[in-house]
Amino acid sequence: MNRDPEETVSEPAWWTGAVVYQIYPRSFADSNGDGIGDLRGIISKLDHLEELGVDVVWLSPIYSSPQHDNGYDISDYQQIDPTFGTLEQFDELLEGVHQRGMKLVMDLVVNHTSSEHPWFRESSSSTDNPKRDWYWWRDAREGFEAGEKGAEPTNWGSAFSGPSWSLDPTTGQYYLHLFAPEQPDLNWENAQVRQAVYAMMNWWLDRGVDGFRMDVINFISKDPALPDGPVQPGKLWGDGSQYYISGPRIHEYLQEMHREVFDGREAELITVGEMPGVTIDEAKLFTDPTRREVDMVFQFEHVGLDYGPGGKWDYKGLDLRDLKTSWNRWQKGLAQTGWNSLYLNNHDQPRLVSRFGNDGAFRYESATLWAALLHLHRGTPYIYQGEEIGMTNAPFETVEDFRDIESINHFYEATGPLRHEPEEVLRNLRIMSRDNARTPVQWTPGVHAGFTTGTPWIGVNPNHASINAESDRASSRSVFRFYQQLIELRHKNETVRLGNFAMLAEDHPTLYAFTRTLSGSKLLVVGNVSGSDLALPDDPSLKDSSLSGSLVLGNYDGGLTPELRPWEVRVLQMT
Ligand code: TEU
Ligand code: CA
Repeated sequence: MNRDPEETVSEPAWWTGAVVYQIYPRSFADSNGDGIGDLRGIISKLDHLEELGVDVVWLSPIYSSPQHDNGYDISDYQQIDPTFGTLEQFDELLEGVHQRGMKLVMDLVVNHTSSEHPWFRESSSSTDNPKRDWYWWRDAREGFEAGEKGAEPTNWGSAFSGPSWSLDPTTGQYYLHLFAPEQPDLNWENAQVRQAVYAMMNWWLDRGVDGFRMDVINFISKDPALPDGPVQPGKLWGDGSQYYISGPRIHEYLQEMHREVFDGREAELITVGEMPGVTIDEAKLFTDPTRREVDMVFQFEHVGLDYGPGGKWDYKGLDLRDLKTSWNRWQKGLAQTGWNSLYLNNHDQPRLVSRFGNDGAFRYESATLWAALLHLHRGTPYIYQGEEIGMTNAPFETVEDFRDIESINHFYEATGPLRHEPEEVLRNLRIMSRDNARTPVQWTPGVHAGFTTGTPWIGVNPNHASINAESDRASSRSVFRFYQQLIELRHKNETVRLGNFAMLAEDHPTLYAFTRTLSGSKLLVVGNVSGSDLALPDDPSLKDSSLSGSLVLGNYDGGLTPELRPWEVRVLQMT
């Protein structure tokens, strides 16, 4: 939690009782028929968000961008990309959000810029350009000629396949890009870079924005020695992550950012750092309010539990016990100091109900089960567009159906130099590709799901005929209405917001059960994470309780049966 050190511990920060909704503008709603979502499209759906009851809206990037990584490659931080609209339309959107009592958070992507950003254009123009040191430039590895195989300064692989260094023929030096070549990493060692970023952040806050989601913000400090990383079996490049995840100066940078940008106005704001690879001990430091760094972090442990030894594209499925152990550690780890974010969906993850639930016969039950399990943990929940109506993964047929740079690059690297079978690679892509989260939001059963009157930039899921906001709202088993109730519960029930968390039956393979307690009030949450009936263990804290408490929220009608039905969740007020 983020409290002024001088302030008494009386009032927890407002975002401990808030729910955040993430919009991926490209796929949310298209207002002008070009097949791409835009700001006016978002404005037209603000009532949907207000009715849902969310407190904060987080926009994935809408800045000027060549769109190599759908906007996470920014060429002007203070301009709206014409694809999405104009600064005036942004101000109209911001006004609309504020009028409805909600806050607006922007996506801050400052580990890297676009290679078309003027900063990089200047930096790459000559070795003695004043901005040369704004990025990571190095000569070819000692003993190699520039352009020669193996000449990259380190052996690090990019997150989007291939090396993380590209040769610039103009100057004969290599530049670092942890992601695509079109996303050169900024050199945060350079104070001029940091000051330019802070000035931009202040410009947005002065415009009325209420905070930032900070993209891979724990990557901005690298080990300046840039050592090689280990090459894992089956990989073409080294893993440099130990040399850039939560690097040597990361806390110094974030505390400087807090001083230069947030000090004096942090009480009204919300900041969340996206931190792949962050540990609980590091997260305690990042989110300890007395350290004045960030309010909360997105950690990645739980979204890597179904990875096999080969990583993301080596899917092994989830063992619920691994998830319970992981979430229990994070709940305990940040119980006294700091704060958790709670998410299972975003624009980088496959759809929850397909990944961890049953997106067929038990779609409603499993979508609402996972929603309740997530939202009733201690932390700030994040809802990703379409999650609130139980949208599912999409049936991608061939590599041509994908749009995501990470997925497409993986396909060609895997079927090319790594010589994997195309059908096997496609099978894993269909399960884990980020494009599963990026198909257009399904508003209606009509043409293109009411997303656009034009040709959508990516295929609309054919199941929109039955899975869409309009049909869901009209259904007696509405995922949207269940999310409304969860959000209302967080707003009204201090035990949900702040209660102590205690995991139960951690070793049970399909039961997910825990309590939340606060000054005498006790909630019990029991969930059957399976497609079969589940007899609760004889443990008195479970079996009796699951029948004796008063049902606050559940996803089945017909009273409390002795067994939990398939994908059933019960939230029970015990005392
Ligand atoms: O994601 C960083 C990140 O860790 C993910 O790309 C993750 O590595 C991958 O999706 C899992 O395989 C952030 C943004 O959320 C993502 O959309 C961007 O592509 C990336 O940074 C670069 O800006
Ligand atoms: Ca549009």
